[in-house]
Amino acid sequence: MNKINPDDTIVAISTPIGEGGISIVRLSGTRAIKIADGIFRAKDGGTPSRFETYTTHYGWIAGGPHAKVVDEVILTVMKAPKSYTKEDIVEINCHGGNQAVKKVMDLTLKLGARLAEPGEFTKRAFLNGRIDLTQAEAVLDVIRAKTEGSLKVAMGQLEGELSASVSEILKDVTDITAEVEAAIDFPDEELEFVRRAELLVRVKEILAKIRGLVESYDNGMVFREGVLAIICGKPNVGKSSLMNLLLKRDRVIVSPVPGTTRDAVEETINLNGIPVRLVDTAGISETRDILEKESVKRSKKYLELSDIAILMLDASTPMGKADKEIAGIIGGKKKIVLLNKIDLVKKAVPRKLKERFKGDVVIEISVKNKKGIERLEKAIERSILSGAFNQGESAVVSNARHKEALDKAYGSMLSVNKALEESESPEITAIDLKEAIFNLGLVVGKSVSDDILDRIFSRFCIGK
Ligand SMILES: Nc1nc2c(ncn2[C@@H]2O[C@H](COP(=O)(O)OP(=O)(O)OP(=O)(O)O)[C@@H](O)[C@H]2O)c(=O)[nH]1
Ligand SMILES: [Mg+2]
Repeated sequence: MNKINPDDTIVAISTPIGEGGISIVRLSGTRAIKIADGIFRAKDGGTPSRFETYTTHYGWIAGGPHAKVVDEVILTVMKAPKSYTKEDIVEINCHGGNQAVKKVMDLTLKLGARLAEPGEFTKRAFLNGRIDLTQAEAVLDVIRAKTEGSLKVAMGQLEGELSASVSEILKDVTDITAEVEAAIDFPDEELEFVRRAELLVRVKEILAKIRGLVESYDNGMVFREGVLAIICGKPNVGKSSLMNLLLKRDRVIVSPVPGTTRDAVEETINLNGIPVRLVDTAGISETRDILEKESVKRSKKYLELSDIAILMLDASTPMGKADKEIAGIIGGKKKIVLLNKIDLVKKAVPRKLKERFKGDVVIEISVKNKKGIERLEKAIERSILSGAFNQGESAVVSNARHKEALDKAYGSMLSVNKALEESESPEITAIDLKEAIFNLGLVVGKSVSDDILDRIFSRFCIGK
């Protein structure tokens, strides 16, 4: 299925299902324009096969010259090879809703179009060589981006920053392989000392480049997928109040009665471009009834999954058994300790309390008076992003598939490095080089199997 039959013309509704201003039916393939000829009546009397590429025309869709009009539309023709898929594309802007657009699509099916599979338009763009696999995958990331930061990382990838970096490395490795293979083919010219030293320098440069990409992953992934931050603490310390404050709306119920929150509530906030999935949990205490037991179990479950734990304490009361128990559950995970209700405290917070959480960020806040919230937001951001990270200045790896392939390529290049240092035979060096080429090829989609392609594109929406 990963070979394109040029006569196989695909069609899909590319806009979300439901009511809206317009809905778009998109066709791609050699028959796209012919099919449009069969169903479109232009106001100006022209036919799609005569339209200039990238022109838009007003008219009506009908099943034939005497058939009833199905919808009033705007039709755009984009001719191969300058289109999204590099094939002829026709886009029909119908009235929004379900019925008209469905009828328009049915007519194209009658004239020989086939329903597109998820992501098939983008897959064709890849198979036809307009974009590489990292760019195809970036299309999905752009669609799913939740914050400006995620969008920036995805757009960089879509524009080919990652492709360019990986392709450059791939070219370097390929050049080296050619030289090493020459030494196999002409054994008289065994890799002599000087050439070996020169190759080693280049291999080390490649290793540094791959490492740079791999190291960008932790931050890249954060922008792409966001992080999970859990607010936990004993009942009544102000967890839900904090959740509402960070969300800037009254999402969860707040009350002076301990045990108000029963279920974990999750919402995404945008922290300087980083999507943070924030979870308010039920207060953890010595369990009283069955329901509480269940909700406490959920809180614990969330804590296990979380990337970062926000442990909230009540600064106006001494630290108790429950607080200690929760700190124990969090264990060695990254945590931020909040001393809330600082407005109720006349004296400074006892040093002992702060010492207990040595090594953690401890912040005094008052949700009531909105004190310390900026410091908290900064602390979350700092604990998520590692090191100096200049997002958008160079290629960023944000996808686990890419990271895995780059890790493997790095391993192979380490072996190449070793083989050269230990004056191994060129044959052995060449095997590792080929392995590196294979894995770098996986990233950009050169050596990727049909299975992997199917898996990648099946995550797309239909019509993209
Ligand atoms: N004085 C003061 N009161 C606060 C502060 N933050 C929250 N509260 C109050 O503390 C009480 C409990 O707040 P919640 O946000 O419901 O506490 P919770 O931790 O979600 O409680 P459970 O859901 O029962 O676990 C409410 O009456 C809040 O108004 C604060 O900074 N100062
Ligand atoms: Mg609550």
